[in-house]
Order: sequence, then C-alpha cells, then structure tokens
Amino acid sequence: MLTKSLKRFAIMPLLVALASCATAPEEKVSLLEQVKSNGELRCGVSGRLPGFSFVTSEGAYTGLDVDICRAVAAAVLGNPDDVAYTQLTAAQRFTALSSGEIDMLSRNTTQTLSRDSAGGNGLAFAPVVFYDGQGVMVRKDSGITNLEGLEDKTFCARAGTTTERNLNDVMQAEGISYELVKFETPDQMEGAYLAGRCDAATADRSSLNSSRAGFEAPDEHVILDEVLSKEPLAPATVDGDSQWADAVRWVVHGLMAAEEQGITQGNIDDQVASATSGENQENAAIRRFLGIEGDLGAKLGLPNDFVVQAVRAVGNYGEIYDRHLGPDTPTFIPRGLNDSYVNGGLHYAPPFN
Ligand SMILES: N[C@@H](CCC(=O)N[C@@H](CS)C(=O)NCC(=O)O)C(=O)O
Repeated sequence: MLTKSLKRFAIMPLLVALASCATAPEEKVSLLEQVKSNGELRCGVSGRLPGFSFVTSEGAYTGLDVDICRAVAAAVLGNPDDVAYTQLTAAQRFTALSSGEIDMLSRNTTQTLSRDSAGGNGLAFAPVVFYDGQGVMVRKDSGITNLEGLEDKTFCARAGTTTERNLNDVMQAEGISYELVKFETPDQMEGAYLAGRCDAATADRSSLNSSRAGFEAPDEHVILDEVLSKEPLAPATVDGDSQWADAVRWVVHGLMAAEEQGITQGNIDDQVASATSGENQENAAIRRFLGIEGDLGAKLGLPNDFVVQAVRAVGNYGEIYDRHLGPDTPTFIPRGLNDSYVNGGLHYAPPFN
C-alpha cells in the first residue's frame, strides 16, 4: 500500500515536467482579424439565383445574399465593395468554408441540425435572412394542382441539397410513389424540366420562383400551393470562431433592427445628426445603436458605428428585400414570414444593449 502511493508520488514530477515541455496550443487568430488585414471579405454565393445572388451581364454581383456580404464588408472594412465573390454549387459550399477558401457563405443555405453540429458540417449560422419552404413547379397544361396528382410521376431535383430528403419524407408520409432524377447544376435541372424529362421540378420556392422568372413563358408554369418543408436560409461561418460568427450575426441583426426603427439608407445621415446634436441627443438607446455613445461595436471588434456603415451602404433589411424581391422586381415574392415582427413577420433583432 505504502510503496504503491510512494511510486505514484515519484512519478508526479516526471508528469509535471512532461506537461510543461508540451508546446502550448497555438492561439487561433479569428477570421475577423484576417479579413481586416486582408482588406477584403471572401464571400461564397450561388451567383445563379436571380433575387438572391446573380451576376449581371456587366459582371456585377447582385441580390439579397450579395447585399448581406456587402453589409458585412461595410461594417468590418468600411467599404461594401471590398468583397471577393466565389460562385459555389450546392455540393461545393461547405468544403469552401471548412477549407478556408471563403470567410463566409451567403448562399441560399438552409439551417439544419446536421449542418450546424460538429458531428455534421460544423457550421455556425447567422440569423435567418429568408424564411423559405420547398415547393413544386409543374407545367400549367399538365392540369396537376396538388401532390396527389403527381402519383407515379417524375421529379427533377438538385443533388447536394435538402430537397431530396424532404420530398422523400413528405411523399412517404402521404403514401405517394414517385421517381426522382437528380442534377448537379440548376441549368441542367431547368433544361431537363423544360424538355419534359420530368413532370415536376422541386426546390426551394424562392429558387423555383427565380427559375420561372427566367423562362421564355413564365405563365405556362405554376408553383403548387403545397409547401413541403421549412427552409430557413441563413448565412454561415465556420464553427469554432465565435468572434467572427458574432460579428457577422450582429451585422445581420443590425439590418433588421434598423428596419424596426425606421432607419433607412435615405435617412441614416439625418438620424446620426439628430442623435449627435439634434432631437435625439438625449435618446441613449438610439445613440448606442448608431455608435454615438457606448462601445457596442468595439465589443464585437468592429467600429462602434458598424450598423451605420452597413445601412449607409445597402439600406436596412426591408430595403434590401424590396430592391431584390419587392413588387417592382421580376422575382417578386410577397414578404409574408419575411416581414419584420413589427408588421407580423418573423424577423426580430435582439436588443442592442
Ligand atoms: N436551401 C437548400 C437548397 C439550396 C440550393 O442549392 N438550391 C439550388 C436550387 S434547388 C440552387 O440554389 N441552385 C443555384 C446554384 O446551385 O447556384 C439547401 O440549403 O440545401
């Protein structure tokens, strides 16, 4: 008994010595610092989805997802144009993040448990920027009006997306048999659908809406009323870098909080003037939000006026939405769930305190 515990004591100094010889784990530099020192935000987008991310014939990137990249660049770097875009397919997007090829993903990506968790894709999701759901598009002259009408018919879907499993879950539950053909790219899928290789195309409703807007005869196609799934689309960063994830998250919250308070791209400078030395100079909450007092930005490693920078560059969330998905666009989608909570929607920013 005595010898045993003596032996244990004899071994202790050796263990301590070994432990102190081991090199301390290298401290990881947050992507926030890397983005700042690179002077550029590397943002992964689709680039093929009008309304969300799309490259114009002049080579400019545009869309709601693109404006989220621009807002982050404005908040972190002071310039919305300091973004390097990478076009990614559904299958490429997560590897691009985990390999460090991009700093953030802003590409109609559904937040799911498997993608969020360390045992899955290991992402850190920012707030949802578009509440979507999976839909089904058919040719109007097919006479099909609901899922039951698609019994034993063929669906076209994109590989590497949430679509396939959702379709399977719903059809199994409803006891409807069907066939599935999968495609790597949206162009392949659209081509096959238009050529009649499948009776229905299934994808996020936003995506079907964008595709249809680009068809020669959009009116010849209908998106069924049935919604097969919840597809909360959110930007993402890599897991394990909470400083960077927090910065991206609060820029998105800032765009939504600005809408809640009626702060727009058009009135942002007046709002700052009013909170600095005008009507709102006693309004501590708005002064904090605009970075005139307090250190909310600094807490995140951002300039205190990071929300001002973002809103000046791209407008508040509602303005971004209207620019790309509003009634005057070919990709119009009624706001519905994507309205601010003040108008009965789901977008709600936590307090800037
Ligand atoms: N939100 C779904 C679907 C995302 C997705 O990739 N959708 C396809 C259409 S179903 C798309 O965006 N295509 C455009 C592209 O790949 O660039 C997900 O995260 O898996």
